[in-house]
Formats: sequence, C-alpha cells, structure tokens
Amino acid sequence: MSLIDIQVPDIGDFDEVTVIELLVKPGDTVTAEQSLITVESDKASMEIPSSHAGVVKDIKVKLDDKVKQGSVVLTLEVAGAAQSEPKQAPAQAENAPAAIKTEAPAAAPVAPASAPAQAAAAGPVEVRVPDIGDFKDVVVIEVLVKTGDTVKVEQSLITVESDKASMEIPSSTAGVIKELKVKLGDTVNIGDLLAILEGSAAAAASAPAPAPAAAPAAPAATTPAAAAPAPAAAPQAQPAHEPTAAPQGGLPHASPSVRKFARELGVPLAELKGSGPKGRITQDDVQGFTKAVMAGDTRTQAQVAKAPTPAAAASGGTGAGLDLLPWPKVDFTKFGPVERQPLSRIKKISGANLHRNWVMIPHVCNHDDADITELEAFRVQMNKENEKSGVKITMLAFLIKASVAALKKFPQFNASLDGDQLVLKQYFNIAFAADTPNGLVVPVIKDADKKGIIQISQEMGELAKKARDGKLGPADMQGACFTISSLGGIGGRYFTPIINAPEVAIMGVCKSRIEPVWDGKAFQPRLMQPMSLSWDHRVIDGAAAARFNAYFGQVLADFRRILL
Ligand code: CAO
Repeated sequence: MSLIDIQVPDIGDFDEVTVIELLVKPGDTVTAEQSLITVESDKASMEIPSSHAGVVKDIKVKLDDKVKQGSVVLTLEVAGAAQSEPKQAPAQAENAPAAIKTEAPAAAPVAPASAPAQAAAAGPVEVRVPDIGDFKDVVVIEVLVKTGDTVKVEQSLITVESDKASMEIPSSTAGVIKELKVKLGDTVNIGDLLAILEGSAAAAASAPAPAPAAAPAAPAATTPAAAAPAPAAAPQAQPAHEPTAAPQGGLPHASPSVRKFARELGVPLAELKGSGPKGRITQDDVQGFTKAVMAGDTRTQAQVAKAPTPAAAASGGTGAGLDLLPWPKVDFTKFGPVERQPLSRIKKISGANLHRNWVMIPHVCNHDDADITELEAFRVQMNKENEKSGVKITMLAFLIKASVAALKKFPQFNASLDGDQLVLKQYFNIAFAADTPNGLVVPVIKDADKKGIIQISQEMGELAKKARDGKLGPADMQGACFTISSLGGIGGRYFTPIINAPEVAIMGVCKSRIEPVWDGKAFQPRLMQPMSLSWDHRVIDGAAAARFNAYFGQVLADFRRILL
C-alpha cells in the first residue's frame, strides 16, 4: 500500500474553479476514472476523476474552495508500491481519462487561441468548435441562439456535454447569425462548423446581453435523454407530468451528472428548486421530484413541498401513492462476510428507468413459438456463401426485420402514449438490448425498414462492439420504436422483458431448440424459437398481442410473407 495525492489536472484556460460537489468521502473505495469532485466556472462544470483506484484517506478540499491545476484534491491509498511519479498531476497518467488529459479543457470559455476573439468582422465569418482538448464527439444538448440573433463576442452559442463535463461554446466574433450548422443531438468535435455570422461594427455595438432565457427551453423538457442505456431506459421519455413553468432567466443550476440524470428520468430541471449551495439542484432533488411524480403526484415541486407528507397521506390509504413499506435495512455482516460494490453508472441509470417502467406500465406478456427451421438453415447457408465478406448474418437481424413487418401490420405497436393521445410513428427504428461488462445498453438500428439483413447485421455488430467498449453515444440510443431483447445466444425458455418507455411493446427471444412438432400425420423435428412479447395494456389489447405474436412467428417461419 502507498499513499498518493490526486491533484487537479490541467484544466486549461480556467484559472480558478469552484468546488461545488464532493462525490466521495474518507473510507470510500474508488475506481480509476471515478469522479471525485465537481468543479464549476461560469461557462462550464466538470467532474474531476481519479487517476487511480484505491481507498480515500483524506479529502483536502471542501465545498466552495477555489482550486486550480495542481491543487491536491485528496490522498488515496493505492495497492502496491508507490508509483514512480506519485505526486505528479494525473494529466500525464497513461490511463488518465479525457477530462484529465486534456490540455485545453472542455470548457474553452473563451475563443480558441487560433481564432482570437474579434469585436466584429465584416462579411461572413465561420464560428467553429474551439479547442476542447481530448473531448471527442460531445453532444449538443442546447442550442442557445437562432438564425437572425445578434450575438456578442464570447456569448454562448450552444451547450455540449460529455459524461464528465458540460460546457458552453462561445462565439469568437460578434455579428448576426446567418446560418446555424448544428442542431440538438448532433455530436461535434474541435474544428466543426457551428455557425456562419455576418459581422458588422453595428451588430457588435447593438449586441444585446446574452439571453439564455431565449434558449428553446429547459434541457430536460426538450432534449432526448442522453445516455439511456437499458431496455427500460427511455431515450425519449416525456416528463411524467406537463411542465407548468417555463424557465426564467438562466439555465437551472446543476452539475453535468445531475443534468444528465434529470434528462434520463425526464425531469424538467427548470421546475426544481435546488437545495444545494446557491440553489444548485442536487441528485436528491431530482430523485425527490421523481418519487413524487411516480407516486401519482403531478404537482410542481413547490406544490409538493406544501402538501401533507406521504406518511400522512398513506395513513389515509388514499391509493394515490404506492403506500409501500420502507426497504428492509439489514446488517448482512451479522450473518456472514460480505463485500460491497458500487453499482455501475449504467446500472444506476437503467435501474431508475426500469423501476419507473415496471411500476407505471401495466405489462402483460404473451409467449409463443416460431418455427425457424428453414430460416436458420438459410442463415447458415448465407454465412457460408458470404464467408469472405466479414459480415456475420445474425438471427437478430432477421428478428429486427420481422419486427418491422409486424409493426407495419399492427401500427398500434409502433406508438407512444402522450397523455390521452396515441402518437403513431411512421418510421421504424428498432432497438436491441446488448449485454456489456457495465450493464445493459440499448442501441438502435435506425430506419430498419430501409435496410437489408446484411446491412442490419453489420450495423448491429458495430453497435454491439461500441456498446461493449463503452463508446455508444446518446444518438446511438435514441429514437427507438420497439425493442428486441435476445437471450438466444445464452439460453432460457421464456422471460418477461420490461417495456422500454415510451415504447409500448418489447419482444424477448430465448434460445431456439429442436422440438417434435405435429404436422397432422407425424411429429417432425423442427427448430422452435421461444418468443415473449410484453405489451402495454393501456394501448394494446390481448387479442392484438396474440395476433402480433402469431404474425411475427409466421414471418420468421417464411420470410416471403413480408412481400405480400
Ligand atoms: N437461438 C439459438 N441460438 C442463437 C439464437 C437463437 N435465437 N440467437 C443467437 N444464437 C446463437 C448464434 O447462432 C451464435 O452461435 P455461434 O456462436 O455458435 O455461431 C451465438 O448464439 C451468438 O449469436 P450472435 O453472434 O448472433 O449474437 P446475438 O445476435 O445473439 O447477440 C447481442 C448479440 C448484442 C444481442 C448479445 O451479445 C447480447 O448482449 N445479448 C444479451 C441481451 C440481454 O441481456 N437481454 C436481456 C435483457 S432483459 O433485461
């Protein structure tokens, strides 16, 4: 064991940032890259991760401290001999995460060195993403201006986010926005074109103060969930209740992880009153809000605060809440040795989504079998013929194509509930659950109706690899209409998949096996594929579900049906 100091890495243009959150405490076991503290400036907030795994011995900073590069955050006890450069800022560490390694960090609050801020240029000027260090493929989560707006130098144009930081990208010049080149959900990198401005001295002189209130809306209300990873995660979950207040003034004050958490749960941050320092919205605030909504409470947080306590309501047995017993608190060490492991980030997020979906959607599950004897023989044959192509044609690709056919035939399965309206989708994006070392994620094959089996197989292979490598971006997981959860490569008979809200059905498949099937004269050995369709009984009736399953099976049994 040895002790090392974890320091604030190179945070580029920031002279001093304020510690707004301590994410660990002495005695905590942390993994490499786990976030330790959150720091904030006026244009960005970022989480400072640990460069090593170990046990936190001593925390050297407190809330509201100003820190800069080299400030010691905490002392960590790490396994093994002391590192050769224990006191080095982790910026140089091999495995240092992006936020640490960056030379000009995330936030780049001023125009990049190569494009110095200009008061106002004449003629069209391109505004590009400045140096954002090692951050790649950051996602645009807010567009703060629109075509025709007059902007000042350093006025924020967009907000981008990675899993460890969110930052506003400022304009390097003053002028009028002629063309915006990015939209919500886009991923951008250093040098990408953001906008074309028409610069003029007049524009600069009359440039109004930045008006974040003019942003389209609060991020939680308009932005699709960023990293909704599990089948139950809701890539486009609507808030469970209608926002009642438009955001006034600036954006809600919250750290990137809390913003992301809120978006994933569909919580409108603009409606929350933060209980943290300076009114900052904390994870607890978001959770409290979610609990209230899940208990059927559609009032604003302020209204909730004034209402009688849940215990008081429960004592009346109103039926409005779940009226459940508290979770059992057990000292397991009384019964034997235990080890505690923190839940992965994906598990935490997907858990909250799964729980909501399970509680809020009246699930029914139909089981059926599909005869895939010929289909499997065809798949094997195709793979032999295409051996050299490098693309493995998978059963899942056929299941995706069969889903499209079934969704076309039964449009109410390609729908989402929005209040008392059904939104029927005319596009066919099919998600599939992928198992990763950190938990379940749900990438999406977009426009599956327009793609062939080989293209789908290839895209699935790429998405599954990205998923395993933890590299799926929010755009990879958004916009699904229907989800397939395949345990075909693993085993089992049937199971009850949880619907991935706001979708209304999910197909679970298990391992096919040869079974004796009566053909009217004799039992024949047929390869049978178990299918478990979970559906939302608010939208779908049992008869429709049985027909959907039957048709799905018929398509798998004979793909020529798709042509009919
Ligand atoms: N019946 C029998 N065998 C099947 C099958 C099925 N329905 N589907 C696939 N297989 C076999 C394949 O033939 C292949 O066998 P070989 O290795 O001998 O060729 C093996 O299983 C792997 O199949 P694959 O390469 O086609 O992969 P896949 O498409 O089945 O799975 C993926 C890809 C990403 C879905 C998978 O890796 C995964 O993560 N599955 C787990 C999903 C999950 O956890 N769902 C549960 C969510 S509910 O909470």
